[in-house]
Amino acid sequence: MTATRLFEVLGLAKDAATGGDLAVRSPVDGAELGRVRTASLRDLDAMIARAVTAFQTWRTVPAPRRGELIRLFGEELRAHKSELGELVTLETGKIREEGKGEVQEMIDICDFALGLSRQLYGLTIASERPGHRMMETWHPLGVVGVISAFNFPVAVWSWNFALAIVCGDPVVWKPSEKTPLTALACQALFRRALKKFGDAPNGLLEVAIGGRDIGEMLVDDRRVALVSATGSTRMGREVAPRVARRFGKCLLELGGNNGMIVAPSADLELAVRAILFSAVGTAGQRCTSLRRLIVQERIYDALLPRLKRAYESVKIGNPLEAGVLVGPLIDENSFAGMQRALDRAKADGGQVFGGRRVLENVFPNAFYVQPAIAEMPGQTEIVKAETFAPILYAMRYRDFAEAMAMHNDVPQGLSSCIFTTDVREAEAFLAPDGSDCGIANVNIGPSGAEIGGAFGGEKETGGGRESGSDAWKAYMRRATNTINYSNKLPLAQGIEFEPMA
Ligand code: UN1
Repeated sequence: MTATRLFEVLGLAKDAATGGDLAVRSPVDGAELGRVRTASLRDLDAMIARAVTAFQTWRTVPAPRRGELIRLFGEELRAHKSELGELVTLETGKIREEGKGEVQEMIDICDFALGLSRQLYGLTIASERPGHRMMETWHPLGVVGVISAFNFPVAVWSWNFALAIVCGDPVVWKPSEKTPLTALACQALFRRALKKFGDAPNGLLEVAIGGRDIGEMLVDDRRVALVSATGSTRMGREVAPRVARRFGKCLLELGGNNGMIVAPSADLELAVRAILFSAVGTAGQRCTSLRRLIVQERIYDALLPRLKRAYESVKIGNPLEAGVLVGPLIDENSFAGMQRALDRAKADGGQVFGGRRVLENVFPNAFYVQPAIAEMPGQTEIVKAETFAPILYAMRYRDFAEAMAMHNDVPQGLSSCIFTTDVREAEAFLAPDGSDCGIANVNIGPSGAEIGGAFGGEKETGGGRESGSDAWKAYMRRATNTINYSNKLPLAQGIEFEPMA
């Protein structure tokens, strides 16, 4: 379908993607997909004000009723999975299957959030005082500012949005400037859900398209209770102290540098398939992409040739075409960054396989590359940096302790995995002195996490947790309540406080 037709099906207003000041180009062929209007600071101010007003009423709507709105939104997503998925493909360059997968992830989080809307449980706590009861209540937090990245333009936003809405919080969303169209499409689908829902307040979802100034205002505005930001570590380093300065809350999903240890007992067939999906899938542009392969030296020479053969068999090309597994990089900058990293790897003594630009003649304004494997003599500085492109650094290890030390010796801590059939190694990898990442897997790759678990990581990844498990708690405030149902007033800690008779 053409972009215009997709906009129509997804319910975007006729002029939503024309006549604006920001041109949106498709990484597929560099062609202009549309022109959207960016928000001014005054626009954003009005959006936040609307969200604040919406919060006043939305927080008192029973949570299961709030869940109903997310159920309706999930229905819209189900009905438009392939069209929204296709728009994701056009705007990000990820293959059709992955575009649809991204929408499925949205549907899944809507289901999860719907169930959650009846499970925002607090604890009942034993009081030390007679005739007293203690409990915790979870209340809506306030306006949530979501800053999202180009690579998962809608799924990661939806993790935040679905939870925020059932938790009672309106959302002001600043999508990546590279992917505003999918954001507008989500807003249009949400409008349809709102219409079916009936009596929701205005301002539950505001979309502010713009650059740095918009991001900064969202970060600095005291009316925004939680800033949930996905992007580079550099961005997080700026956002976190600014939000902290006003005692706002922050949820950060920053860079990853995800590793896989391949042990001697590993099922190599499985390992090769896992490596391929996690290292070359989404053209290496997932925060969970596999970037470091740490292989036991005895099996290194068996694994690498197999892996290279698999790399050679991967079809690179137009992500809309069937059979293609690797689409383009997002833009020229990204391509230049990849080439710089490969040059550095070579300078460090690395042997580079692949990595060249392809299809230049067919798509002179798009950046398709062969995924690269860089065989490194050790974990040099470039290996420790996250380059958002399909580069897999391969290294050898001798014993498990060495592998574990190498694995953890990077600044980032998002996702990780081990391929082994040795139960001791598997458990050691998951132990307190094993992987230091927020996600640690056995016999599956580091990417493609399900929504049911908490998603996020440690160290320079920022410490945030989104999506499943009890990540919802970040979107609510906790009140501790003590109720005295006796006719006495005993004090805690046994304190006596009576005036002398
Ligand atoms: C991201 O790249 O920012 O685990 C998110 C995964 C996806 C989400 C990635 N479910 O790879």
